[in-house]
Amino acid sequence: MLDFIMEDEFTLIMIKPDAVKRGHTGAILKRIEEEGFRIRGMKYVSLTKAQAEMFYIVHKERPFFGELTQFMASGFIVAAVLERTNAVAHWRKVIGATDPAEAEDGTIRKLFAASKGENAVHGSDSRENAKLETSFFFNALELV
Ligand code: IDP
Ligand code: MG
Repeated sequence: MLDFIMEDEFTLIMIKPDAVKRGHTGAILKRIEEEGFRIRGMKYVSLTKAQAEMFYIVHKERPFFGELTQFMASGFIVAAVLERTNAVAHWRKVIGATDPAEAEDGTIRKLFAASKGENAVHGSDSRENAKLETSFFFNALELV
């Protein structure tokens, strides 16, 4: 299942609780369209702490794991599968560095993120993780 998500054409993104709470969802979705992404699946959800821990399991030994998973469970998020040429790398470029203080002008994190932890958006960092993260949120029926 989800084997069609094999090429560099797909990535999994989230609009994180801070950006949803501050009313930046529309602006970020507009940017997604302006950057030439096609939305292949999208949902508005809230994660429990346990679900956030599952999503970010690769970071479980990091000092910020508790803070991160608490934050990700603190409000609604938008999760979406985006399609575009070179999707993973392009989205990482559009969102900017993890810490908004280090993000380039015009990037989503520079525009909308408050801090390194509460940094507005997520983007898969590889094709393999895009696939794993997509299967965390979506089944085949939920992707167009
Ligand atoms: P990324 O989201 O840019 O790929 P990662 O290093 O994969 O960054 O970290 C995952 C998420 O963990 C970040 O987006 C951010 O929300 C949070 N995070 C990373 N480093 C820190 C930190 O030093 N303090 C608090 N939260 C952090
Ligand atoms: Mg990452």
